[in-house]
Amino acid sequence: MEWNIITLDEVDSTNEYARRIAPTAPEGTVVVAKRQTAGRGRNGRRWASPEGGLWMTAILKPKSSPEHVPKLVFVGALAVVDALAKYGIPAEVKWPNDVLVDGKKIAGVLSECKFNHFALLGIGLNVNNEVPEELLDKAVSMRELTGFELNLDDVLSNVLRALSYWYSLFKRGRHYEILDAVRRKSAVIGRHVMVVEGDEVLVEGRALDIDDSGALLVETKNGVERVFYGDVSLRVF
Ligand code: BT5
Repeated sequence: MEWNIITLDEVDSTNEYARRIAPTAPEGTVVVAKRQTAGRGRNGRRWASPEGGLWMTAILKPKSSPEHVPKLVFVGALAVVDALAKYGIPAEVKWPNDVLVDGKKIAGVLSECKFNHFALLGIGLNVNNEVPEELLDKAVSMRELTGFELNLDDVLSNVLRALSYWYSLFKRGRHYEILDAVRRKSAVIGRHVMVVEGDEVLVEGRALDIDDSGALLVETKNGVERVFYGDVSLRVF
């Protein structure tokens, strides 16, 4: 896959910038910014994006049927897991869109799409940046884990190389390989989980598996439930 990289010093959000140019930009355009002033997570949450991190969005134009598009988030998460492995950092995917190292969030993926037009795969990876003080016990950076400053361009290359691999599987319809990898790297399967949305607990029980549609299967008191969205908290015993 050929990537065409646009580098910006500062932007509101690389996903927003990408959305503005996506109608005319070719597939494989990647927007990278040194810092974001309005970096976002899901549901309008904030994403801290100071200088030193990797904040990027890839514009993708897959021709697959809409039911597969939600699995793009796994393509992004697996690319980050593979890139981290190159630095000896073992990471896991917390369904649906977090990448964790020892239970701490090192990266988040924000996948958005305009059906039949384009998909935006946003990746935020803490590299050399400080993580916000209020997240110190929940978030971590590559620098903190390795003990040294990393070359951001090399990290970007590693992420894009891995993204090429996983996205090529996606485009060829080999979704089962993507799902298998997510299951293998999952931080949630076999654990007691609470899936919440805002203040509401949607489902609580043991995470059994991720099914072929990408939904999380949770064994609850009332039987097995399929969960399509939400935030997972892992219970610590
Ligand atoms: C995500 O949302 O994890 C998706 C984050 C995607 C960020 C990238 S950066 C490039 C692109 N452009 C954007 O504007 N966004 C994408 P969510 O699952 O909703 O998690 C958000 C939560 O993560 C926040 O409420 C915080 O608790 C936590 N958080 C915020 N900043 C963080 C950081 N730098 N590192 C770790 N955790 C963070």
